[in-house]
Amino acid sequence: MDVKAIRSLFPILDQEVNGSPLVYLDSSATSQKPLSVIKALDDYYRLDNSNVHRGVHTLGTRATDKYEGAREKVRGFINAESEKQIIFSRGTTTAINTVAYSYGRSNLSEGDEIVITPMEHHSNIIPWQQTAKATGATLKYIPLQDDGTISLEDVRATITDKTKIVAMMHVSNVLGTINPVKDVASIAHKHGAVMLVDGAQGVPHMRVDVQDLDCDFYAFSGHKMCGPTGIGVLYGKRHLLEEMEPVEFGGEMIDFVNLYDSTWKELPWKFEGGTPIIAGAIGLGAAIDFLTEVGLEEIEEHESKLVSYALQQLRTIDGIKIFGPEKRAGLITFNLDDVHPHDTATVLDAEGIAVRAGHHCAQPLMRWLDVTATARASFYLYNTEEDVDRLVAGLIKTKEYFGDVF
Ligand code: 7TS
Repeated sequence: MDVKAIRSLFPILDQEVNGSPLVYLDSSATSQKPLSVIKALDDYYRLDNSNVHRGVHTLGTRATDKYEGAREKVRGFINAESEKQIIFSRGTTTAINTVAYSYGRSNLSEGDEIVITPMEHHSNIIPWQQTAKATGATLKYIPLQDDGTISLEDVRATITDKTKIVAMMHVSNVLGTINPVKDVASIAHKHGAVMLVDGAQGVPHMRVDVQDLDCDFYAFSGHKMCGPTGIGVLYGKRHLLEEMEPVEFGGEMIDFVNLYDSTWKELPWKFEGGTPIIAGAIGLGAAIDFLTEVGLEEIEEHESKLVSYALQQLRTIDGIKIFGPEKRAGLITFNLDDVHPHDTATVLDAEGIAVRAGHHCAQPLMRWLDVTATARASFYLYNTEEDVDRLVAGLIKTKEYFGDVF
């Protein structure tokens, strides 16, 4: 992979921040966008902008073809059987809420169990808390091992015949843990439960094949995979999506509307009420073309080498505490001595280095780690060993700075 050539396709990276060349290490929050995605959005608004699925005029047909073409690209990217199983949503959060609300409230009742883990992002905790409260179901947690992984033994011990839904992140946005979601789906199915995978940190960084995983639902966001904000995807097995009720009602999703009742369009449109996220979907399609051209395997390998190098370099810093397992995705969460992570991020920002500090929308996990917040450096295809070296130098400066103060 020619990272230099890749970097030249991301105009935002070519700038100085606070007098130093930008080092962007916050791709787990949102990735940067290549020129081809920016151009796809620009072309759409300059040349094709129109509403979809209604007009017979030429712009309307072009916009519809591009929007539905993007759906086909998503289908191919995650190897779903049919584009009818690809529902465009606002992001991972909306996709998970759709399942928790629609599937959860129709299929759960008192005595049933929902199984998740304490490492989940708030987006994969709160929807299930709400569904549990509304239906009388019980929320259960698979415990974490000391290194921030889960064991299949614990999975088997937690999922029972009462379990109706298992929801789990593919990759942790804090620990970098890669969860064995295929094995967990298989255990869930043995008990008649369905399995939802929160793929927000999965799809952007590794080849995902939903048929191979055999998960029932898979949710992800376009903005973490070089696409625009405001677009995401819910994949679902067809028989489940067919039986689910829509959660948003109005234009676009209807077949016939009578005074007192109405009927819905077929999949996937029954879940896409209102004018859809046309530009966002087209931008996501361009992002998928870009990632496919670079190659997911190449991206995964690049990140894997980079994270190993970063772990090795960061460990040379005295007083650094790194969270998460050795085998991990391309991100490192850490704390530096007694320096508050917000202070660390502020000093790094003064050096032009962007990292995230805070609870990373994972408060239960922060409590499990026994910290209030952490700093996080997350990598993507455009990051380099020089970025890691700048991070290490910035952290040494942070230590020196706070060492002088206290
Ligand atoms: N699930 C995981 C695992 C995530 O990392 C995120 C966002 C979400 C769900 C929610 O995605 P959204 O696009 O619907 O907001 N994670 C992060 C993060 O780690 N830092 O900022 C956002």
